[in-house]
Amino acid sequence: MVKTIYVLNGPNLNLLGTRQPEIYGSDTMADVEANCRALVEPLGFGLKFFQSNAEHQLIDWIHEARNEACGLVINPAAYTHTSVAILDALNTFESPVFEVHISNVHKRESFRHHSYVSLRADGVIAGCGILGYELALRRLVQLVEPA
Ligand code: CA2
Repeated sequence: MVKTIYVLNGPNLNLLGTRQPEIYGSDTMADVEANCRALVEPLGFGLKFFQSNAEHQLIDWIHEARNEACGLVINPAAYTHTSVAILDALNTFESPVFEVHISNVHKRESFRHHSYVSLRADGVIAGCGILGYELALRRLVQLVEPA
């Protein structure tokens, strides 16, 4: 049976590539999805890639992942810094979780320095641009399919 990885993206990331390229670069969410797919599919994994501006939708996908996914990569965007509800949902997910931020949140405003999601994440990648998604997936694959 094909193992599936969920990649979840939070609010405003649908605008990736259209605004603030100095912070987030010029690639779009479609580019991120294509890169993720190109990495994991040849390794025999399935990929479900989602973006939502709604907190409840992200939580519903995390719940779905509990039964469907062997691991999860999440860029919770601004909910990183505010959402106990997303942390609670992630705490019900038993496989590896990686948190990705395109920008280096620690070089930015102090309110971006705290992450609720990091209390659950097995790894955190920030400031590597959209390459961070692939770095997270590489580590996830290594954990799910030990050599
Ligand atoms: O660096 C990241 O990936 C963030 O998760 C992005 C969030 C921000 O609130 C976090 O602190 C760090 C913001 C996502 C907004 O994405 C946009 C992308 C392009 C244009 C406008 C918004």
